[in-house]
Amino acid sequence: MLELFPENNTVLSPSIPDGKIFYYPTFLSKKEADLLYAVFLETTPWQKDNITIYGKTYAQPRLTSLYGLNEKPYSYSNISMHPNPMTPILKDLLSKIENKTEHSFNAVLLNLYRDGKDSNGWHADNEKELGENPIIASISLGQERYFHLKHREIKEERFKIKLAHGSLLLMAGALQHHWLHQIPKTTRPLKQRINLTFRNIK
Ligand SMILES: O=C(O)CCC(=O)C(=O)O
Ligand SMILES: [Mn+2]
Repeated sequence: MLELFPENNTVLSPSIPDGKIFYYPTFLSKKEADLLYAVFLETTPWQKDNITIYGKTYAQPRLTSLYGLNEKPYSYSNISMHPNPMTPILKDLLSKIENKTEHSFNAVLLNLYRDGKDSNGWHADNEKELGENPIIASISLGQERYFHLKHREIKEERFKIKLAHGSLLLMAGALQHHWLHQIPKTTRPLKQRINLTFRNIK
């Protein structure tokens, strides 16, 4: 599979059909990223949820937690999550992202991938309450993991990006209509990774 940004040193928007993706590998300094990783790892009320897909219930292969600026619940894969109030440290990160992206967000979903067996299966962030063309800002902390993208209709359009500690990935345009994304499992011995996806829930 073709790797986008293999050197992990480019701020670019590759031209992919039917959607937009931007990657800022050094959005956070190493010092900021180290601090946020330690704080989120220790202070987040990590939840282990069951999800229901096509009528079957599974334990989600990672831990999650939702924070919001308001109390609107957020539902996906038959889970309804109630947000914790956003902490000052999350609000700081939110405004840093809003300054960079010139978009606003009101909720953030945290994922903790404990090792290579934890994953996030093929999906699109296309819940109704995210609106027509959702803009999702994704921060990665800790262990680098591959993020895979595949076009729903054009089989040859598949990419992967290694998401660096402290990086920002922005998904926009019609991406969630035409592409699926995943964090695949791997048998390599991996350390923990935290991902935060900032979203705007209408
Ligand atoms: O962990 C990641 O980088 C992606 C997370 C994701 O796609 C999601 O939470 O919807
Ligand atoms: Mn997603």
